[in-house]
Amino acid sequence: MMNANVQSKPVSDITDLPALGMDAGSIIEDFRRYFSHTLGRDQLSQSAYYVYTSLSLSLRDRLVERWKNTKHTYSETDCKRTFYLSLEFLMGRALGNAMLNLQVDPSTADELKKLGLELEDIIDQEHDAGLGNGGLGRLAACFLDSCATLQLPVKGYGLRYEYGLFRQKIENGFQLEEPDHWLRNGNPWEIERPEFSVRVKFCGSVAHYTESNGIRRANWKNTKDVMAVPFDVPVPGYRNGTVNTLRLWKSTATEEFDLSEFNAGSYAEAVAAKNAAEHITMVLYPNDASENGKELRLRQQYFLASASLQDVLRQWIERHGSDFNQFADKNFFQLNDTHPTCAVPELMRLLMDEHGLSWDKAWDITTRVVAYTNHTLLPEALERWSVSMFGRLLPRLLEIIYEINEQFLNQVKARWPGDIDRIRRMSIIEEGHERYIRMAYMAVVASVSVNGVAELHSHLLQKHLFHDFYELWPEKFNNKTNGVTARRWMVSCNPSLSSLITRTIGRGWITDMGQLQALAPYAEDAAFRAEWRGIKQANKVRLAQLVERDCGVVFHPDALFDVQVKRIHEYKRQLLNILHAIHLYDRIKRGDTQDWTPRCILIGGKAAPGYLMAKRIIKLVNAVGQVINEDPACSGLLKLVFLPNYRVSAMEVICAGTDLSEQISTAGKEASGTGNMKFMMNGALTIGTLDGANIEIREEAGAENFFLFGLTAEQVEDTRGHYNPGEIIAADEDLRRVMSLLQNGCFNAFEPDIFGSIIQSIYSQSDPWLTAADFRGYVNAQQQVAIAYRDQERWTRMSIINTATSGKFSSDRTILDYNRDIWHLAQVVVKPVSIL
Ligand code: 26Q
Repeated sequence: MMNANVQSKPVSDITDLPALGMDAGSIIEDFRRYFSHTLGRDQLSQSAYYVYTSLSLSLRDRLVERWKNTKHTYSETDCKRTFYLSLEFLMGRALGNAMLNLQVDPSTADELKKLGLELEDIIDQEHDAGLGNGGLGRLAACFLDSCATLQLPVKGYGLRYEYGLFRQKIENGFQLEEPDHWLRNGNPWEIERPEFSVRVKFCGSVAHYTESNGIRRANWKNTKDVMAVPFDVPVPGYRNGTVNTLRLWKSTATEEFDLSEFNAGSYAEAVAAKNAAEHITMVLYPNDASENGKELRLRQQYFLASASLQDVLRQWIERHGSDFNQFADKNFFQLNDTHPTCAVPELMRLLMDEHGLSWDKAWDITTRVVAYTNHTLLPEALERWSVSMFGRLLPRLLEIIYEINEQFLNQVKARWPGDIDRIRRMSIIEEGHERYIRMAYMAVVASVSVNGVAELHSHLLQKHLFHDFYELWPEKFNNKTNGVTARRWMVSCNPSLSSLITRTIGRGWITDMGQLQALAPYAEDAAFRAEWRGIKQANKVRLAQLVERDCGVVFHPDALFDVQVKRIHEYKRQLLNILHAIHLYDRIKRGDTQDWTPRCILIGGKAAPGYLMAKRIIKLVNAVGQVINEDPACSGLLKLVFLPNYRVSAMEVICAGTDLSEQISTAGKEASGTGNMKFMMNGALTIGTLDGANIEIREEAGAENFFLFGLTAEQVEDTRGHYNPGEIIAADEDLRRVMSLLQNGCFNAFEPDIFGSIIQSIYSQSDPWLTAADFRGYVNAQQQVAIAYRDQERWTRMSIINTATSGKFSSDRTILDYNRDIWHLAQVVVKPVSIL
């Protein structure tokens, strides 16, 4: 452990420095010093990455000033704080965001130009911080942005994976995964804080003893410990002097490895053990729904929970000593899905075993400071850990979980005497041949609040997954519809649209998106529409360049840009999109092209490496795309591409250049969706089912500005048991023709049978995603889209209304809702750097 030699005699504060200049000159001067002296480079042109690093360091210095102020202010005011615990933070790039939020002088770009450097190119050097799979991880990143902007004292806790989500390559139409070693060239945005390392225990056994005062105590001993070293990442608010913290833990071996074990003769074994410790934060699990039960994943989850809680408790004790009476008034933990739920028994353990509190006192605190957000209803995504594995890895936690369960089940028995089946259903421990811990149930039992992420989703949680719990504790359950940050998803990724909006209605919308409503009247202003259309056109050119670079296919910007980007999953129904593309291809081949609307379809997203059906869907997109794009008959009418390696920085280009947003999941399956919101605010129209936040998007935009189709969630449920896709296909000539093209090998002439499993799934009476059932409605809605797009004035009106009504989907609104109903934090204003 680093034991800093703390200066004991009072000296002048060595960090008391004059404020750094925010003018272009000062920033460029520092940039050049970093490049030349700190990094020791000389030829600008040959080291684009060092240019990026130097500019980042120059800006980081400016962030650090505000960061320190923020920390001091939080500490001085002793404010209540929330800790957002998440296994994923999908931050994307930081440089552009830092420049925007710091309000860097726009002439900085001109100064760089004088040095022969393009700011855009520098920004493009940055590797995405891809420490997340998809929606859940990106939501955490948007939330941090909103908390800093709203001046709420919220700190993110996560893991510093050496490898983020894999890089996706496409070879012969198939997905290949490559490791994402994002830290290889260093990361200028993190600051290591070894002085705050903590020790995390694994394995070993528990001894119980009675103290002289008669109190029972537990001693978790003979453990294999791992060190958690924090790396802090600054999270700047929008031009407000607040810089919050994202603290990411890296696992390393303890010093014992270096000393005792190495010298005990078992050198090789000791090195191996050291490796095992470092494995914990090596890689992000690339699944966005399932793959349960992997021991390393449980190690990651406990590692995050334990390190973060120890960190919070250390800071508490530094200030308040071991008096925990006010702890629950000053601290709050939001669990991002069940992944960090080990925090529940771990907080109990730390309070009892390390700090001497009684069970009752510890439970009282725990149940006042924890809340749980659910992000999915899919049964395969519900986390369960086998009791035997859990007990081997975390024996003390297992004891605590059993005790929590026993006390909880006593409550259930008191409320419903004799209802044995209910006990079995609600138990945190699932009994059977093998026993399992149901993490979601533990989260519900301990939480003061349980929320879903869109109205429909929260409703379905109460009706199905947590119905028994809802009967017991209706007051715990609530909805918090997701949102996304307008700073990244409008201002920074769509500067021309943003400046048109600001010129028209002022700049207040950037931190108060409700003000976008003031745009609505301009939908009737022809000159404004022309400007709006011109900007969309330019953004489409930019997207077309990305497509040409990464897919080798030319998109004509006059065509309708029809986009579906998200993780590949059967419930999201990329397959339905492909069936429609095949149907359009079929129409072209039949010569049914009167009043045709040229269309460019883009599909992108990663498949979990073990999810074979999802990978086969990617292959199908590529196969169908190849046939369409190479057929001269389709020229000028239809294109279809699969965009490889979809990620945050790609979405920044995509959402600005999209006309039509595909949100076509089977109703009741997509908890919320957040891509749908990014598209909407950038003026895309949605074609979608009544699922997740689509319902609320349609409510806000108005039914006339949304292309709706498909079964409702209720109808989906009612269809179970009597679904007959064979009949539907036989009765629908268009679908029959599409299926024939698929079955006749039209898209896999040289690879027979590769799409057999996909074809089968469409024909299956137990197809959970009801693809055939929604085909007709989808094709009809797409026809309405094509008609609407041909009337560009009408389309533009609808586009403007979508942006104007997207205010609800700001993550600022979401966070204000969390804070009002759950966290109850006071806003903390941080003094600007210049007047300190
Ligand atoms: C579970 C066990 C083992 C390994 C990994 C996982 C795992 C990892 C990530 C399970 C689920 C996830 C991510 C889920 C997710 O991203 N859900 C999405 O959350 C968004 C934000 O709330 C919603 O908008 C989406 O609808 C939802 O699918």
